[in-house]
Amino acid sequence: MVNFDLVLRNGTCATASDTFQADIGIQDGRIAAIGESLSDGAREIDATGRLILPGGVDSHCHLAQETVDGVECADDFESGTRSAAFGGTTTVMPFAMQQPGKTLGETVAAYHALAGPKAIIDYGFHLILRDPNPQVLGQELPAMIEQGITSFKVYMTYDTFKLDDYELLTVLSAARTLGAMMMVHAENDDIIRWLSEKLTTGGHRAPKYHAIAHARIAESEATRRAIDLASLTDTPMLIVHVSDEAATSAIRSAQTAGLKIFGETCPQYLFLTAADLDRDGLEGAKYCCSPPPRDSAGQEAIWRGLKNGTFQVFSSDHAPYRFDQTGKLRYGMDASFTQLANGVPGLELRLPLLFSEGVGKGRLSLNEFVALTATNAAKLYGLHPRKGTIAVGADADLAIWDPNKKVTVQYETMIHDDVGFTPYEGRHLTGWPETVLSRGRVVIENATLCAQPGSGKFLDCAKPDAALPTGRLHPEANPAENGGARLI
Ligand code: DUC
Ligand code: ZN
Ligand code: ZN
Repeated sequence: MVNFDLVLRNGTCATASDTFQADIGIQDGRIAAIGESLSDGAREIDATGRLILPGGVDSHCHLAQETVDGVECADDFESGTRSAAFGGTTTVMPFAMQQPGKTLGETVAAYHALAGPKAIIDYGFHLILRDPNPQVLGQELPAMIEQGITSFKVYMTYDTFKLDDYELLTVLSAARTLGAMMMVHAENDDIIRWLSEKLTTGGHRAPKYHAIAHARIAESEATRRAIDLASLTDTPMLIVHVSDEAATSAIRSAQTAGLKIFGETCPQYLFLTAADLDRDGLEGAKYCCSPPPRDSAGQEAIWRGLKNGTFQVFSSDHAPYRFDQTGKLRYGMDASFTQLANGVPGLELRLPLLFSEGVGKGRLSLNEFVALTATNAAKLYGLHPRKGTIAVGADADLAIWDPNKKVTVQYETMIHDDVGFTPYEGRHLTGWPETVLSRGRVVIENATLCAQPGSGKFLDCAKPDAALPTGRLHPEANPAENGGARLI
């Protein structure tokens, strides 16, 4: 008798905590049973010798996002989610960027219209807040949280984005009251502007100077300041795309002190360095992102932070710009580093890179890999246990990996985004997600896309789970310290 729509047989399953041999029975898009010798499915996949992992949750990527200076975002929700799926990711969380003159409701409606007909896998949204005025924080943000958008990013740098400390405190206070997750781009704008001006007036315009202008101290100072502000308001907060040792240490000491500070890092900080920005001509522009890749000591610090729990989340920060006049070269071949679009692609290779170099080389356990690439993000953004794990009742978002498959990265034949290049060209990797399921649907099989655009669904996020381990809630959140006054 057929009991399941699909049964995965004899695979080695791994979650953030356990690794076990089991069959997985899938019914109506969900995991219905996990056990030995499950009864028949209408379809069966033999996973002998394969790993069955939760599909990745990429909780930081940019798709179809408007830019301020007319640079085109190369990936829409179709190409971006297609690329993610080929790389074993089954949930993405891109950003809905607040537009001047539009309400958050209008902003989000526009992104829904872009995503709905095109997404191939499931997606949630974060907001980007650029103008956190009282109307936005008091009326519009609560309405968005009701609609399942429970996290937002703010910036400490970039004209037309950056918030000053007063604004950051105001936003932190609102995040605390609303139970939203605040994500912060922590770089000191004045340091970057000052260094950029010195460099460009001295004639130093090549891409490699981007890494000098976006100095490590600009990142660590802003990280420490953001943490101090979050501690004043006792607000859980995530520092995004951490690139270097000093910022990592600041996050670690905050966690050790019991603050609810979370950390995110990305492939570019493990697998690229500032030397990549110094490639011939403008080739270095392909590696230009903010914060920039650092050096090999910085890479080691990031590996340590992944291993010791400083970072909860390993995301791609896929920011897709082509190497042509629509993207990186928008200002021509004579562009200064200050004019280069900031960002690198990574949706498809995020998991294979970390699997090969992390699990394969013994730096991370398989369970740590699952936690960093799927489970923790699902928890942090209110999607767990529906996403990010293997459990009865969870969505059947699963990737079947061949842990021994050897691949050499070649953009033209392997990568499915619309960027036109990968910064990881020529890398030799071991391990690849061969078959990918989203809500029980086979999305990728035999290196072929099997799902239609528009079949991915919007995910209504619950409020974040700030209990994700790093420490306790800030013990100093005691009005007595403020002379009894209630500040927030
Ligand atoms: N910040 C991001 O999160 N992505 C791309 C560039 C940036 O500055
Ligand atoms: Zn950023
Ligand atoms: Zn980003």
